Amino acid sequence: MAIRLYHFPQSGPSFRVRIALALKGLNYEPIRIDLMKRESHPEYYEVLSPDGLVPLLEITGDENKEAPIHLGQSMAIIEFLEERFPQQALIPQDALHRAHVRSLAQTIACDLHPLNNLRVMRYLSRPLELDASTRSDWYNHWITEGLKAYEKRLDGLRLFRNRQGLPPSIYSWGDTLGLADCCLIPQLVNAPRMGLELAKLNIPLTLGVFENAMAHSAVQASHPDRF
Ligand SMILES: N[C@@H](CCC(=O)N[C@@H](CS)C(=O)NCC(=O)O)C(=O)O
Repeated sequence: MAIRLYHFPQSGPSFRVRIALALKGLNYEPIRIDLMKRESHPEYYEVLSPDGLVPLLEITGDENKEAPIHLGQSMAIIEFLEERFPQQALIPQDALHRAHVRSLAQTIACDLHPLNNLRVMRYLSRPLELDASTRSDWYNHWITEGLKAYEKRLDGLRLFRNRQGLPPSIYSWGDTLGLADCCLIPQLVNAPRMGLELAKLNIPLTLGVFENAMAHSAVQASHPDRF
């Protein structure tokens, strides 16, 4: 079996999938799609990824399937990896705990990232002609809203775990990195890009998770600087 990941190093959703692959100990070949030169996307990529977005996962020779499979959308890719390669679970077993982890993940993947992704930022620039400072206000506003919501959820989960007699979390949920962390960490790594100072946001639980996660070898191996 061979796995390829079509990605762009700084893309948050690509980084999410790289962390998931690393946590599961799956080797893959990274194929760089340069989002800064969209017009020069290789033609084959437009065929594999109809929306032209990254990441895209390709698996060849899995479970006797002859043709390679291609999957888009980082959350669908991670859920597929979780089901197909259950080692190092990214989502807990208990139904309520699973829902909590997914709601953390979706705070980033559904509410925050879509407002700040590259094509939205490009559209604000052209044709809307918002200047750099207004674009940066937009970016920082939505990232602040999203991270504050994440912090409130973490605080609620801290109390929930306490009531359940569960130990305090080291990462977003429990003592292993999981789906929520796959979404959170890239967003925090990318946040200062527009001059946002995370230390001023008053999100101590979120920054504690960040610090712990950044020391993890799977996160280090997946960091944009490594590609
Ligand atoms: N919901 C998608 C979002 C993917 C996405 O927005 N990717 C961005 C990079 S972060 C992209 O490929 N943008 C292409 C462009 O803006 O030209 C996912 O989770 O995979």
